[in-house]
Amino acid sequence: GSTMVSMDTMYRFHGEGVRYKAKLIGMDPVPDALGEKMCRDSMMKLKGFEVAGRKQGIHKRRIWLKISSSGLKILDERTGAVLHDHERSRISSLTKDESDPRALAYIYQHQDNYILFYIKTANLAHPVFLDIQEVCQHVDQEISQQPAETPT
Ligand code: I3P
Repeated sequence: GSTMVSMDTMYRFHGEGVRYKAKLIGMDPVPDALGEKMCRDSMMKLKGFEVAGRKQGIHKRRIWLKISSSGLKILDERTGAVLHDHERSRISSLTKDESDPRALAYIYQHQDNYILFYIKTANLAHPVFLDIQEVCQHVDQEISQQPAETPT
């Protein structure tokens, strides 16, 4: 049942969690936490920058995407330096790229700002998408699973 899934998830994402090789396509400030069209437009814009950059010989930054029960971390692939630390409760609008099976995006809320992170995975984005979804869903689950008032 769901309890087993939940326990398995907790184990898998415990501590350092799982890590995927990826590249950072780009980051884009967006006006809101949610919005399908907003995400698609932002991704399209960043993809345009990527294409323009490639023509100038600019490579995307190589990263490790770490997914753990606390959230996501983006590390520089070479140095291991943590570039971004994203608490799962501030992640929204996880989006698959319909035009690229190796890309996904999500929005991170930083203070009053929302930033879309667009990531290209080394392999298919789908399993990475599922992992992020799993980790972020737990926020809702934990909220909805708060025990009802304990009888005294
Ligand atoms: C590269 C090729 C790769 C791409 C890489 C490009 O161009 O398109 O697929 O990596 O991007 O430079 P070329 O074939 O001309 O060498 P991704 O598939 O991971 O995007 P990068 O330079 O930004 O790493």
